[in-house]
Amino acid sequence: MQTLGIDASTQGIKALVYDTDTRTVVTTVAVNFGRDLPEFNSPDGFLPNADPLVRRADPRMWRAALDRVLAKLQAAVDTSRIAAVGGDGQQHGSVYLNDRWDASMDGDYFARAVSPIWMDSSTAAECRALDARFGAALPARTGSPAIERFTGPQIMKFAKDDPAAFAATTRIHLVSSFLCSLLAGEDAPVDIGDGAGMNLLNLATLDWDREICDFISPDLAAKLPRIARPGEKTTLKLAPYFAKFGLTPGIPVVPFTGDNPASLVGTGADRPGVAVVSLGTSDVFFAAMDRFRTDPDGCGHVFGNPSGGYLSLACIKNGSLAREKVRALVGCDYAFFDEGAFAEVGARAKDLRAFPYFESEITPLHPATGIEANFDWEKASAAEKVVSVIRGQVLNLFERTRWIGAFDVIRVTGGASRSKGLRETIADVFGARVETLDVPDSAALGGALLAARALA
Ligand code: XUL
Repeated sequence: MQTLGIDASTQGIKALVYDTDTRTVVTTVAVNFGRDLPEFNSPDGFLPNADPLVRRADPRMWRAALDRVLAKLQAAVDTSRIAAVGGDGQQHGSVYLNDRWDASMDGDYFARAVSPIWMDSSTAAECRALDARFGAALPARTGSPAIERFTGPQIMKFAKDDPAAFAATTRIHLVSSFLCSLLAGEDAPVDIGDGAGMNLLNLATLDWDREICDFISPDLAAKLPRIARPGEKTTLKLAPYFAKFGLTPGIPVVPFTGDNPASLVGTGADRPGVAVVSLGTSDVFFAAMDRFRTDPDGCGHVFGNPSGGYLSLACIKNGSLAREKVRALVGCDYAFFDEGAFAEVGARAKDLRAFPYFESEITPLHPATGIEANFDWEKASAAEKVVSVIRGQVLNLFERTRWIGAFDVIRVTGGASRSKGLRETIADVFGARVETLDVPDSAALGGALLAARALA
């Protein structure tokens, strides 16, 4: 049997077909928002904004990209063999829909033209209000203190800034549940992996926390989708629209999760013991948790694990986009950036540390100011610049994840896991064996594996 996993990340969308009998990936196709959908004016997957704290995307871009990636898939494989669909979306992003919302692929149903995404840090005031009202109860109940990019504070800001549009909003979806709804042609539930990134999900009851929802707005709870319980049998089925791509209407669609929880499943790390470092637009460290505990420093998070229990996570905003900017600044190719620079610097790497603050950083909080180095950046060689930035990123990741525990094995995934220098720096800083995965698209694979479980 074959299943389909769809991964809607920050910069693009992928469709991966998995064969459950041979346990292999049949094919992966991808659409890049910037390159393939230039009409949405989002070179990096979001709308340019002069304010570095504001990061929003056009939700119609995600819908158009779903169409585009499925057309590509049909050209690559026999899509009629696909027996179930799963997937994931970048976490925290939210889509605001009005009473015309019918989960169709062409409806005019957006109550808000833009969707704040995980890179948005414009909700400091709302976070302060939530922390002042709930204090330590917020991380104890939802797994995190109030976090700028999380959906609850984002909704609170929207309700305050545009009360009329908020009143016209009848449904708020996450990127994941929005795309899943389109595939199913009906409102899809939110899963506990992605739902926990909202500051609204009570991880003890696995339901919306009414007190927190009501504090944000007395009208909020009615606008939220249902929560899917882990292990719940899905009733969602693929909508007739998707027959145009050769897919079979009526096959099961499983609720989508967040990209990190999907990656946890795709890397086979959904049981405690192994940590994963996902090197994408954001650098994310995550691991299945043996017991619920929160980050005493308030930077890390606890989400639901799609396989049951919890997952711990720390997310560094300045990941691959920052590495790309440093590579452009130094003016070198990948061979030098990923390997050559490390050979040149050798053991001196241990003394070098720089952090690339191109986006306002979230772990820990830091406004955007450029590169902060522990040496004279201007006088440094190209190799020293490259190595120090990689080391700075990995050291920050290490320091911000001590609360999760120590791990002997770290699995690396994501585009930048191709870099030997980055992998060796992770091994050195964490004192762990680093394993690279054969499948770079671990989130899409996780979606396909979750779909396969629904068939089992
Ligand atoms: C996790 C986070 C990012 C996004 C985009 O909390 O904000 O990793 O999921 O990948």
